[in-house]
This record gives sequence, structure tokens and C-alpha cells, in this order.
Amino acid sequence: MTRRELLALATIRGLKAQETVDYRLRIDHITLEIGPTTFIKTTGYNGTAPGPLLRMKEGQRVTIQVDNATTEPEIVHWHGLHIPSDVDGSVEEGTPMITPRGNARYTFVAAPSGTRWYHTHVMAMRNLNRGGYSGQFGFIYIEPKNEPGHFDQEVFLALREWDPYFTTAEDSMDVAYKHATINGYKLGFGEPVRVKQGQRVMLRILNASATMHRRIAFAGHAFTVVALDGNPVPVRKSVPILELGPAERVDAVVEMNRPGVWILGATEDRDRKAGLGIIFEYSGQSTQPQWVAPSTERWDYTVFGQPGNGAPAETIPMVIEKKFAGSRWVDKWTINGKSWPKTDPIRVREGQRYRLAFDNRSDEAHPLHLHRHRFELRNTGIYKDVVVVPPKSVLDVDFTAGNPGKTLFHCHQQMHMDYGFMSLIEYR
Ligand SMILES: [Cu+2]
Repeated sequence: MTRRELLALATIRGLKAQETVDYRLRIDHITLEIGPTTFIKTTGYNGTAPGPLLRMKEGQRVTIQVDNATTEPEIVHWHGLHIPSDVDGSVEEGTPMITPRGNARYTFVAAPSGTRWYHTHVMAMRNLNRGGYSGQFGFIYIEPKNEPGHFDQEVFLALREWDPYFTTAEDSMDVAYKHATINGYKLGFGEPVRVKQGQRVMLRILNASATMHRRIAFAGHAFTVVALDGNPVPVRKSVPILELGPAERVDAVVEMNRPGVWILGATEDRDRKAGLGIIFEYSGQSTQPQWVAPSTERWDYTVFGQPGNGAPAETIPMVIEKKFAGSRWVDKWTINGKSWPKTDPIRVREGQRYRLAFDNRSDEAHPLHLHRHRFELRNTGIYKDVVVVPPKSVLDVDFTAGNPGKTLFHCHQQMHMDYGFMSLIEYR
């Protein structure tokens, strides 16, 4: 009998099954060597950043023990999973904080399948060592019952920058960074990804940035996008670049058909110089790593879509505005005229479908994230949990209220979330 069957049996008999811990995460101060003589002091999971890849099977019941070795309260969010509010990892939904030097156990059923991730969900405000600026992030991969698209090698790539500092852009405060990495290493410092001619390589890419939108290209190669935010797309398409806002994921297959040594990295030269890239090396090749600018930088989610579901009965307007808070101060953000914690809760009924009609009246792009649910980009059949709404534009997403419990909606740009851009969805 498998462990799962045993657990099921225990439940049937009404016994409380002895809980076993499947994964352990330890939150502690860490030092990363991201480049030659470049050390970063931050907080991370199990001594590294990204933290360990947590691999689980769809439908598997998992228990994760988190030990907080720091003197700050913490919380871990399981991003993209459809799990109950009390374990989702958001204090606003009712998940308890992990006390300083304390621990917590998160038990849930791993679903839906695909590329998910975990990260701290605390506010940072003006502390650039906290929250999304820290090293507390890692991949979760939930294996589907049937893996879409065959491949020979699987590579997880997490984009991230380090050493944040405040700048003043057009009078207001913004954050910039001294270094950028993929999987914790600056371009050329970590081990290259070793590939063979003829291989199909599945790239699972995460933008783990607190604030930055990124464009990525793979010199000499094209990406065949198979999933967005871990969810298979209706139409697989080959594209020269990928664009990822904070918290977005793209799964793409690359055919290794151009022997050489190539750079996968940011399309912006200065971002690659800051470290945002990684080398792919074909076996038997030892030339200098090459960069080739992509033919176009156009990115449009809808090319991977096909007509999906029709319009839901109810549309919820979501007007997004920026409020200038004063020179050398951080801007405030409003949803329908109000900032968190004063934003009006969105009330939904279980089983009903709703449209969130985003109207971004600001001059910044927003990676908008819905916890515990997925949404469909209007009439595309594309399902995501983060969507980037470009500056001065409108965009609709539709979702089914299928997971009762308090549900957080917020901008995944840390400064926007910290300064008001957050709201709760509540089931009636
Ligand atoms: Cu935002």
C-alpha cells in the first residue's frame, strides 16, 4: 500500500493520521556568492537562493515544515496553488504568521499541476532587506498526471536582482539594483547549462523580481511556449523573446539545433551587464559565449490563445490610480479610489463567474495577482494567476469563484503592494 492510500484509509476510519513532514524549509540569514568577490547578505531558505525545488505530484497531500531562525515574523505563500486560506500564506486571508524563532506546518493538497513557486509574503515598506527584496523564493513543480510535451532535459531558471537601493524617478521614490542573477549567479559565473545537439530542453522560467519587468532572449534559438504561469496554453507558438513581469512564469521548449556556446539573457544590454543571463554550452563546444539580439521584442499573450469562454454575468470594475505622495516619498496606489486596508472587499458567490475589468490609469505596468484561483484572459482560453496590465490600458480577466475563503488580490510589484495596491475577495 502506498503512503497516500494509507493516509486515505486512516481518514476513512476517522483516525487522525500521524502527520509526516515531506519538506523542510529553514528561514535564516545567508550569504550568496553571486559573482567573483561579489557577496550578498540576505535571508533565504535552506542556505540558498533560490531555495530548494519542491517537487510534488498533483493531488498529493504534502506537509511542509518551516522553521524561522530569524528574529522577524515571517510567512510563506504557495503561489499558484488552489489551497485553503489558512495555509495559503497571506496574513490578510487569515494564515497565521510564523513567530520569530518559531515554526509552522503547512499541509495542503498539491494542485493544480504546473510551474508554481513559493516566497515570503510580508510587507517590506522602506526596508529593502525584507519581503520580496530578500532571498526567500523557490520553485514548486507539481507534476501533472500526463506531462505535456516530451523533452530530454528540464531546466529551472529564476531571475532575480540584488543590492536594492532607492532612487528618485520623476520626483517619486523607486528601487534600483546593483546586480542581477539567474539561479543566484551573475552571467558567466555559475556553471553553464550543458546541452547536446538534437535535445529538446524544457525551460521553466520564473521572474522572482520584487519590482522589475524583464525581456529574455536565447541567442540563436527560439522559445516554443507551452505554458503560462504553469498552465498549458491553447496554442503553442514559437517566439523570439519572452516577457515576464514580477511573479510570472513561462514554460518553453527549446530545440537544441545550433551547436555553439550561447547566452540566454535580458535583451537590454545593461541588464545582461548587471548579470541577468546564463550560458548554454553544447557538448564539445568551447568558443566564447555569443549574444545575438532578437529580431523583434514584441510580446503578446494572446498569440497563445484561442476563443475561450463567453462573458460572465457580472463585471467588477477595477480602476487603478497612482497618488503622488510628495517629493522623495513613495507613491500611494488606489483601487476604485481606495488604498489597502480601506479598499472595498469584492463579494462573490461560490460557483459564479466574474469579470475583473482592469482600467490602469497610471503610467506604470502592474503584475496583478489573484491568490488561490486562476483567471482566464478575456476570451482566450489562457489561464494565469498573474497578468501584466500595461500603462494607460484596459484588460479584462474572468474567474470562477470556486475556492471559498478569503482571497487576496494585489499587485505583485512589492512597492505597489506595500503602498495600498491590495484588496480582498470575500465569499458571501
Ligand atoms: Cu503595481
